[in-house]
Amino acid sequence: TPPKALQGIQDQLGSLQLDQQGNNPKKSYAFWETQPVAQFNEEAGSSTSVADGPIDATKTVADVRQEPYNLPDSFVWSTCDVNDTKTVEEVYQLLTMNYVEDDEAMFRFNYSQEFLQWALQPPGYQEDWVLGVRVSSSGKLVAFITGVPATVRVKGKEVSMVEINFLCVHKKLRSKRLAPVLIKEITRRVNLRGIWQAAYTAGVVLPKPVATAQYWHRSLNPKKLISVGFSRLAPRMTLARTLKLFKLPEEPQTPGLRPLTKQDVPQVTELLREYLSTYELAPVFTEEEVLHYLMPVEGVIETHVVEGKDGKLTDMLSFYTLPSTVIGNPTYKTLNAAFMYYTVAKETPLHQLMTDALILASTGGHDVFNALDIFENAKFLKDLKFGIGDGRLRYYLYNWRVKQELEAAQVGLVLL
Ligand code: MYA
Repeated sequence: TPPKALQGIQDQLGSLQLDQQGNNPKKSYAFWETQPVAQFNEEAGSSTSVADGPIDATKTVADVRQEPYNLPDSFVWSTCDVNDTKTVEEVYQLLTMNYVEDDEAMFRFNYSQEFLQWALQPPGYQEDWVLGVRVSSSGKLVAFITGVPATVRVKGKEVSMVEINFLCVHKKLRSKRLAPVLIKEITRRVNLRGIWQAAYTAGVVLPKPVATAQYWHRSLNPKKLISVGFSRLAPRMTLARTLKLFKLPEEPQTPGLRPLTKQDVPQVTELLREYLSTYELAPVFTEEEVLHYLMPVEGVIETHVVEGKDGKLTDMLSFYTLPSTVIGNPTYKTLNAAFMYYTVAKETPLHQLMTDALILASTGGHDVFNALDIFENAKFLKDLKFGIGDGRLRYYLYNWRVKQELEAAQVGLVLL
């Protein structure tokens, strides 16, 4: 029975308990009810007002408010340049101490500085979409939110969007309605560049998910996972039997598997675009974006391709590294997790390709491999000994209504 055994990152995604029907228990959303997002009380009727597509009236950049939103006294807006070593260290510290943790406060995401620099500077990134709030007197960074540009296809329509991530308010400033101000200010800055839609994910329930996904966890280092309380020994299992259960081959099994190089990018872009076109919610990557998001960066992102005899690339796998701080553990400071990113199994069986991903993640020092039940992942999760987590990750769109909620298996989008 893995469910409870593998809590952790799961809760960490901030799940809110749903009632039996899966309905949202929170009755009103003072902020979100004022925003152009699909609401819970909308009937999925046939009226044009609830058709798929933009929610707000069409605007132009000239309609956008010129002045930044007001912050409470003694706070100031601060654009954060993550190439500046001092600034990226400040962002890292804020997130390391205040970002997403599980309900029991055992684990907290620990994005590395290199990861932040990678995630926040894809092609077309805008400096002023890396937005901080500082205390005027001391300059201390106390809140943060980011956006990066992306083209996302939603049910056949390609939409120019931003992906919003890293929303964080310092623990001492929580519940003071600072998050809505951050969201409004990043919206204004994005609107000023003529972009009117956004995609984001969160563990919490907000109006209104376009899809709901579940995390699964594959133990790579069961002994450590048990020791830090991420998982438990299953009933009637000894540690020795558990180690044997999760043991993997020492090396990847697929002939022709090798790290992605720059020269592969045109072919990989084609492979990935073709594969992602089969999903209802998925990014549309340019070659430049593939180069940025998939080229290996030590300790951040790892991508391998399968090269056939004729030099043709037939498959690819990738995962990113996102450790969590183990809060208050005397032995272990961090839990090193790999997260499944984009994988295309065109000729190699998906099982085999994913087994190789597990082997690479394991030999690379990861303790656990996490994957959502999006893509075709349901086909391999159980067979490859992933255990289901006990929380959910919700996908949201801003200013874009999708009448019929998507199945997780229709989602082909991974947000970092
Ligand atoms: S998801 C990760 C979010 N971060 C964390 O979980 C880190 C730990 N927590 C915190 O730092 C704070 O608790 C946060 C809230 C900052 C989350 N997404 O200021 P408040 C609503 C959206 O008093 P605080 C990620 O990064 C809440 O329902 N809204 O609360 C994606 C309430 O509204 P309402 C959220 O706890 C972010 C209001 O905020 C979230 O001090 C996508 C309360 O504000 C959440 N995760 O701060 C952002 N959590 O009254 C949206 C709470 O209506 C982007 N709330 O219930 C939208 C698109 C914008 C761009 C559009 C361009 C066109």
